[in-house]
Amino acid sequence: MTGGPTPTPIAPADIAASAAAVLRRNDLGGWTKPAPRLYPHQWSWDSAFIAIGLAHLDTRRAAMELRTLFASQWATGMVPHIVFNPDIPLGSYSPGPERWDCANLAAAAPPAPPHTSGLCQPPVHAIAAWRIWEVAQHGDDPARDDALTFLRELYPRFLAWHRYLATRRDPEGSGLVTIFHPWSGLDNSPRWDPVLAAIAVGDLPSYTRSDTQHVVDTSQRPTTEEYDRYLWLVELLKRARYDETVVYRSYPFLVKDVLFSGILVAANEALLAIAAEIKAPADDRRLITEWVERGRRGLEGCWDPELGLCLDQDVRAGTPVRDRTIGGFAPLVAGEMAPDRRAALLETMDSPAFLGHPQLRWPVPPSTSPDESGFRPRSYWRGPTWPFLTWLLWWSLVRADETERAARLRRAALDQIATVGFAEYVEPFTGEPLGSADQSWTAAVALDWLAADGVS
Ligand code: 9WN
Repeated sequence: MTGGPTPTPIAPADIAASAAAVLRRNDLGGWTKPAPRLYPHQWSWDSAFIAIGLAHLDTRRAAMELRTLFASQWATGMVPHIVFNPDIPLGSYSPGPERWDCANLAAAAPPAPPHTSGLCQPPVHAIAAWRIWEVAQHGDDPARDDALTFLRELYPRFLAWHRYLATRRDPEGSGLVTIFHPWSGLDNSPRWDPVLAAIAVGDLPSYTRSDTQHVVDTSQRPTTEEYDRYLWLVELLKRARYDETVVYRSYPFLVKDVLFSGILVAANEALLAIAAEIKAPADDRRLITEWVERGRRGLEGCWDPELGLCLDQDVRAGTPVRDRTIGGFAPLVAGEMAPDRRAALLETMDSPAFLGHPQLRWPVPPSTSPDESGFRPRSYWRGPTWPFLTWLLWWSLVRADETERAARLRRAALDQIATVGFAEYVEPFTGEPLGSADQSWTAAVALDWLAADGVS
């Protein structure tokens, strides 16, 4: 048990080998746990980022990471945010499969085991699949053939996943994905505070947290009040038997998540590239193109000119959530902005509210702007920097041909990793590593950054 990982500096030349060793140690066969002890199951978007890193070690193993995850896809197309490891004792992570009870309650859940959770995380998977394909182009013929087989096999699953998000999670046809729970990526972000504040916790069955047994400095993790609300929302989802139509009618936490939606746009572009490669029907391609356009229009409608960021929308209250967080850069992730919008967003990125903040140890994006009242430099999504999200912004800058900015971000991110190791998240001012050590997706994005340089 630790209060936070000890900084373990790595010589720049050793980062690739150390990152590969982290992924090897966290490898449980066909999939990778996000962290050695804190997260012992398979997580959806972790696996996508992990596959991006694994691609540089072994494209077949990278493909396997996504195959394993998608084997637990629900009949609706939803990819659950956790696939529970049947080999570890109940109580190793909470809430565990018995609390979610999806196989019993949800008509669409796959046969168990493995059991799954009843939520989902951002759809980075098609982006990862495309990265695997790109890397396989530098391999031998059998590796390329296998990668093509993988794309053909997973394409219908990706399409069903994106269709799920475009329909059941967007019945309004707004282009924006509705999340049902803070466990949709950025758990305790201040983005959800006003929505959670309006929720009264009812008769909540007792629970024991496992996270605070691994991270003993509880200031780094969500509070008890937050956890009560998280667990209460799970109870409400269970009452709705995880049926989106019922959830939409009566449930208190419905948020149009701009970062999730921006990632979906980028993932739909990756899916279009995959569709072209495997010669998918023209109708599919038209549909995916429509999703891309609708997504960008939806994000455009969430722009806040005063903050120079894109804002989440509280569906029940009908109001935007006016917080400056990393989620506000969603249009950059989605790509293809009007020149003035792009200039405004980059100005926000460079400003003291983000990368230009004078106290930052490295110019990498804090999860919440230090200028926000909800900013907490040690608390999970309320301030710390998360290397995999730095990667997402870097990747988006590369796509936007912002070569110089991208190079600066990559240099700072690799310097951070060389100084503190593969921490889950990092205190933005002091550079203290927080959460878990040897976090898989941190190692994975390091490999991708190094490959971009031809170093690995
Ligand atoms: C709940 C695994 C996951 C990430 C999430 C991150 C955290 C879980 C938790 O860990 O969430 O899903 O127990 O806090 O917020 O983004 O996928 O790394």
